[in-house]
Amino acid sequence: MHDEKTIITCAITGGMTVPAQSKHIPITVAQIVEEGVRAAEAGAAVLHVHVRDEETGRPVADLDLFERVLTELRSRTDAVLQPTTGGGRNMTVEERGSVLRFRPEMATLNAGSMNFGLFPVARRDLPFEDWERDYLEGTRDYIFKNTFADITYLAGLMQAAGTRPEIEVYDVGQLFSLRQLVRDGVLTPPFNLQFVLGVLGGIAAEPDQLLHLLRTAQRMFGEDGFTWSAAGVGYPGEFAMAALSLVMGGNIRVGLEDNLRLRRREAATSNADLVAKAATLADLFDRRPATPAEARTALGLKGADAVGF
Ligand code: KMH
Ligand code: ZN
Repeated sequence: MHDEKTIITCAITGGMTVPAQSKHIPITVAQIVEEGVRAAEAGAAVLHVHVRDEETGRPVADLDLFERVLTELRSRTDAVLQPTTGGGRNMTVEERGSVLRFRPEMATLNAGSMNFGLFPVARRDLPFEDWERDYLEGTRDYIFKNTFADITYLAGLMQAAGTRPEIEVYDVGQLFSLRQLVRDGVLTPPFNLQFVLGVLGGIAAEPDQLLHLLRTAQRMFGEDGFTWSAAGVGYPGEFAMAALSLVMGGNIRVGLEDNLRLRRREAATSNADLVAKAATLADLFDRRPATPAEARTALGLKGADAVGF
């Protein structure tokens, strides 16, 4: 029987959506912080953080914004704060990695390059600003770049910062890339995997795909070689993957970064709504949200006092 605790990560705002898609997407520092605090109160032990231009809502890698969000969140919650190194479109790997100067406990590390298709969203009848339509349409000819050199570079920054990577895995082939990075000493098990399913260009958010990812990782790294979590993108993918992960003993990620709907025909009005639904789902499977302290132990983190913000 697996551990009753499940680590709920809340992905607060992300870099995949544009504000026209939902008025509930947090944009300003104050909104991102408030949403994070409420998500932690609802049961999230880890907060995954992106930042956006406060005027336009465009995803950015602005260090001042990151510093304000991380500093204010730290003063209001003991949840683990996990900034992205994935960023958003058109950010260089140096820009993406610059957030590590804050020496967070954890940060994302994306395990491979891929197409990252957001363009179908541009077909929706929404009041897009010009930049929003360009941002979405431009993903027809966009590669989310994470070469072996990029991964090695970012992993080196994390090593120096005492930051544990959460390795984002979007397709099963990326697990074979990880195996090479382990052989080369770039990454060392046990590590933390986040299976991300449902990105157009990555593996689909379907049960057999999650099982394939998990079984492949287990064969490759051993059951004790990694902790794992599942993040489904879109609806119903987010909660389908959460449900299967809960049954399989995994951790889960929910949040407006990945999914804007609470139910088939009901928009999510906050991250806390999504976290509360995840916590209810956990309870149905005899699981409960891990506390931040339990998450730090399970994920091998250095503690909030060792961060640089
Ligand atoms: N946007 C998610 C699909 C990252 O920020 O580094 C993946 C993600 C990765 O959150
Ligand atoms: Zn992200």
